[in-house]
Amino acid sequence: GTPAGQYQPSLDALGAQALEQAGAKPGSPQLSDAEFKRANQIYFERCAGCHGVLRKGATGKPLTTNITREHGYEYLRDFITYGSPGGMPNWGTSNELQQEEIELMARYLLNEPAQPPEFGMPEIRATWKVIVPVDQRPTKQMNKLDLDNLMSVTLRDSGEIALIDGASKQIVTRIKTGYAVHISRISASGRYLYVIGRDAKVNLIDLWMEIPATVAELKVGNEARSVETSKFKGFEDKYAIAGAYWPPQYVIMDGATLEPLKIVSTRGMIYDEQTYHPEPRVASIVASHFKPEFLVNIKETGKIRLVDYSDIKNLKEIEIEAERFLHDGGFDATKRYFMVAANARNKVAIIDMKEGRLVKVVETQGQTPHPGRGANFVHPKHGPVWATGHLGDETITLIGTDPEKHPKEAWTVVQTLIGQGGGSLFVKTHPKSHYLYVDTTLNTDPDISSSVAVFDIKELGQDKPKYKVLPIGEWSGIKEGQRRVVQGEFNKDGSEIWFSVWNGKAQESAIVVVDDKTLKLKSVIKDKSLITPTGKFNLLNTRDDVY
Ligand code: DHE
Repeated sequence: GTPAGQYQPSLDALGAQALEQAGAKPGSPQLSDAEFKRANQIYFERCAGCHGVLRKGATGKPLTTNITREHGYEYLRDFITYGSPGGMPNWGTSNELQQEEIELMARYLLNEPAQPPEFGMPEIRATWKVIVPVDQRPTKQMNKLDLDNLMSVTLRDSGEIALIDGASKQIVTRIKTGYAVHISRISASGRYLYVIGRDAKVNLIDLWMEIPATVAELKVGNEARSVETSKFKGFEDKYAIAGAYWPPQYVIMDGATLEPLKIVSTRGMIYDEQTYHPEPRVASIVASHFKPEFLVNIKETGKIRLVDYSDIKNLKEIEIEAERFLHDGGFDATKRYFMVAANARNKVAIIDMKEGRLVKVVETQGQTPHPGRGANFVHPKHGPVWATGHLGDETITLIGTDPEKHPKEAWTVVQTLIGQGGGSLFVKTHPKSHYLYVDTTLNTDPDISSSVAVFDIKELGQDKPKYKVLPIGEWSGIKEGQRRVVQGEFNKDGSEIWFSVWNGKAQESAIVVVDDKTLKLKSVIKDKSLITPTGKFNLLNTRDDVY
């Protein structure tokens, strides 16, 4: 299939709800109830992640009826079939969608979008389950696991996570979660693991149990991507927060039970135009190490909210005007500054967590920055920098992050590296490593999407720094599929980097472990149960924001 075929939004998330066919306008093709339901399902599975539930556009173009009707049926049908170099997948020629489904979608898009249901406190509370109450949980760690060296691995298409021991590479356990878990985050004490599914289900996992298991769960909406936990001194493990795509809102929960405490809608005005947006989705969330605050990125309105959780009854928020289409990001090495990609604007917004203000919005000079959490290292010429790759081209942008000792370089692009190609999702390094790893997961060339470029940081002072290619897909020994390599993640001591080899659901996948000193293959983790591993989260690095 196409890259985008796997890079797609939530499955049954919204479609399962009883959605009414919105009042069809004269002249728009009629769909039967069954057709409308089916088209809705396809839309939420394939299209909504980029175009938005209400089709207002974000990473993908807007698809409101004033636009779709102007283009007309044939145009829509052909565009869906063949895609575009701008990033629209070729759903037809890749066989991801059948001819008849494409025709259905073209007709569907000529009709008004369905308004999915809201998900307020009654709905959220109805999903809340405490499976093991706090007073029945262990009072100390009951297993012998090295928790800091555990890897929480997303098994995307089986709706599970796997906990893998960093030393033995053994799967400790698998835990059922929401549909297509997106990320894992770990509480400040290192005891509680929070994971969130695309269907907005949060699982709280107690790592102190003899065999770690879910102790509470909750759905914060119909579709979501982000979860985080309070990290400031005095608030360790106290709160969790999850951000939803639909409805556009964030939810603060009790850290030990997931009891929902407060819902805050993110609907409102776009930061610059000051016009109303009905669907400003919550993208990444981070917890400040400087204050009792969560930083919440709101995609479509381009606003960043610093949410003070010290008194959630009298909630104080700082609202920062940043840039539209905020997506993913991470801290600099000091954790004082947070860098977030405004991806469809080719920019990175920088926030000072200490002073609670926007420092600058920097143009990356590449197409569609996608850093994951980014990569921090000391450049031989320019001092401390933070790196991001790009979805739309082969560039890797290095931005200076040290205003004290390198004021000239700070918050400017100090260097642009040329990698293997576009389709990069994640860059990675570690304080103990002198390598910068760049994946190219969504590149259409199978040789490029199944390998990783590695830059030697010590050589970045040279004119056109070269990179080595690690053939991770080949190293996995897997012979079938596109073997997309995704998201390098370091182990606890920074001696190994783990990559997922991500194949289709019915195909073999693996995790390939590389020795960071020698850049040689160290081991391959394979198991029948390792279905579509994507994200991997070392618990220490995730908790302490080491990347
Ligand atoms: Fe992700 C992080 C949203 C597709 C794997 N992804 C994130 C974050 C957001 C997001 C908002 C940041 C969370 C945070 O830090 O709080 N992702 C989206 C989408 O909207 C998008 C583009 C399309 C969709 O409909 O979901 C999308 N993401 C994907 C994939 O297809 C990936 C490659 C495979 C998968 O598992 O679905 C994928 N996303 C990841 C991973 C992270 C992530 C592994 C965490 C990276 C990290 O190092 O923290």
